Amino acid sequence: EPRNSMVRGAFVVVEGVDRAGKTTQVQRLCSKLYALGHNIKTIRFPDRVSTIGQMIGSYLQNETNMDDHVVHLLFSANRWEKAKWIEETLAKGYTIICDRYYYSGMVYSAAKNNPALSLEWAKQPDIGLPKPDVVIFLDLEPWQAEQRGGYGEEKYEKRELQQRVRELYLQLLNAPGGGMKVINAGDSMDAVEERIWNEVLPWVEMVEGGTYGAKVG
Ligand code: ADP
Ligand code: 2DT
Repeated sequence: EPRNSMVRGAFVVVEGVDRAGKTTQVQRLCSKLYALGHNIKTIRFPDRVSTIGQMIGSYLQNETNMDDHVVHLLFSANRWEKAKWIEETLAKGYTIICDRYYYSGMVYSAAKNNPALSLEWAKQPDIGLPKPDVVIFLDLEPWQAEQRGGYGEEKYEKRELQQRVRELYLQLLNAPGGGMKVINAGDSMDAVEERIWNEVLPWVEMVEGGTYGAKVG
């Protein structure tokens, strides 16, 4: 059971290109926080389990084709269907570590080179979602990502697109209110783990001891 003293848990998001090490680092971060006695839940987007998530999964595996707008809105809806759970879970005192969030939604859609899908357009359906307290961006150049394994069969696993995705993430970082912490994901797993820890732990301690409740604006 969550500790009574907690006002709420922290909402931590880990972002990055494919193979940046998100899965590895979310796992390590959770284990460390858990070992210190924090109440932790993890979540990842897309969540391919729900009906909407299955539609997204089928699109990513090239089994169905969809208009770029439609799939963008499904990714957003996939977050909205978890929004209440996120709020309730944080309110119970659990810190949530989330693998990808609306930043992924914005950059992957905008990376398609469809002039109708600007970053600005792509953000709109996510406005009002629970706002993360801290966002870690694991930065890795596509050539480094490629050394971690060849591209698979999924929709977005192509070099040019990955390159644009990274550029768009960097654009978001530099935008006012970007608020992501950049970590070089090209170093060893242990080094990356330590840097994430140094960024995240103070936030977790601060939020678990105080009150916030911001929305994506
Ligand atoms: P993501 O979830 O971002 O796609 P993963 O955590 O699944 O990334 O890591 C992708 C691959 O790269 C895995 O084989 C993983 O073991 C490896 N990997 C992760 N972090 C590092 C690192 N810092 N250095 C070298 N290889 C790594
Ligand atoms: P994984 O390989 O991490 O399962 O991601 N994506 C993700 C989007 O295009 N929009 C989104 O909103 C999200 C959350 C990134 C599967 C792919 O889905 C992309 C890679």
